[in-house]
Amino acid sequence: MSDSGIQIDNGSAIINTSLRHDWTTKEAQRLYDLPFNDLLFMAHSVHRQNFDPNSVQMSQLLSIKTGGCPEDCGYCSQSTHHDTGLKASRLAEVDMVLSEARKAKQGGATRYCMGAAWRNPKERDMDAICEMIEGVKALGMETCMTLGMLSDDDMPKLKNAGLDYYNHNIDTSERYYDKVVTTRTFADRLDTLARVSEAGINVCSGGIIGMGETAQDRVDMLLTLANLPEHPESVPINMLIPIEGTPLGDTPRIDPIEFVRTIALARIMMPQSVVRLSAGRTEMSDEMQALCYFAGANSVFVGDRLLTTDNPEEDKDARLFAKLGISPTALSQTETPECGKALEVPEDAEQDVALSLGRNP
Ligand code: SAM
Ligand code: DTB
Ligand code: SF4
Repeated sequence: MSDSGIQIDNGSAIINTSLRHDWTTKEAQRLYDLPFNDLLFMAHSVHRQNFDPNSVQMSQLLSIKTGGCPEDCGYCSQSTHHDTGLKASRLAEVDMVLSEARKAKQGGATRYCMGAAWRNPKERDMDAICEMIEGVKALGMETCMTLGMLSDDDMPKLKNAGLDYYNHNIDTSERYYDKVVTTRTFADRLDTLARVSEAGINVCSGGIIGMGETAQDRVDMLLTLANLPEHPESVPINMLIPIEGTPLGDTPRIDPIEFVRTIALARIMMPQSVVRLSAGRTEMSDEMQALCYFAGANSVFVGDRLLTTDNPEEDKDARLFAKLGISPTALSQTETPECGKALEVPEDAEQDVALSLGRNP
């Protein structure tokens, strides 16, 4: 057994399914650098061990407060530091949000994710935010918010309103962070994640691939997430959407194979987390997305808009899912009392599982 807990030989992968929080850079980098077929086989074996491989969860996004953000994230259309031509708006009306959520539910989304272009929410906005959470919950959907940094005061309000997930990405490695954002630190991001976790709200945290970072940055970003006290329940992996007028507007597109390797590594190091193939799908071929699902991605954003950019249209996604034999994950399949995990494996269970090629145990 290798020190990653996974051994591969001709036709079978031996996997130690215990959840680890002590990954080293060396072993993560070794996995990332494996021959592509070995990496994919390993990731897919881990995926099958923990999830239905033909089921993908569908979330939908809405920008509830667009633009005018004081942070300087180099990738973002919504920062006041960049001239992107985006018109800023005020916080959306609760009724409008609920009517959009209803449409998202009809389209098959089981989770509604609401995003605000804030450094942090203001006290005066919290009542409306909580009404949105309560209203979306009442529709029978899971709720997710992304509002920037949170204070201790915000936590009980969000939790009591029924918030299921909080999205707060670390975006890249600690090393590369200040090349992308200077108005906050990597440690600020981790502080908010710790608050969310302590409040008993599921953590949604991932990053962006293709911002000019190195493979080592991608590995280190995943290492930070995998070595948190609990793995984030949801790990969104975005491919940079280059926005004209931002410092990253001219960044060349990431090699798709590097992107798939990142998904595979996330699946291996965080075996029970839901990995979301997030922004950037309009620029991905069917084949690239199929490889991502094989490597362990099992969630997407549906609906033809993300926050300020386009997402594949409903019929395009439906055609691809049909071609691949993928079905949407029903809410009942993701719900557990505490979090969105599909299969309970005790943290310390030392289960060595032998998987043979083509045999689904
Ligand atoms: N203001 C909040 C924050 O920064 O946490 C919430 C909204 S912010 C737009 C949410 C996430 O979207 C970012 O952390 C980033 O990972 C992703 N994102 C933003 N712009 C993107 C882009 N152009 N391409 C890919 N992902 C992007
Ligand atoms: C995440 O990781 N990706 C989503 C969600 N969390 C909030 C946002 C993607 C934004 C893409 C660029 C835009 O539409 O402005
Ligand atoms: Fe603001 Fe979030 Fe955009 Fe950064 S990513 S500029 S914090 S909206």
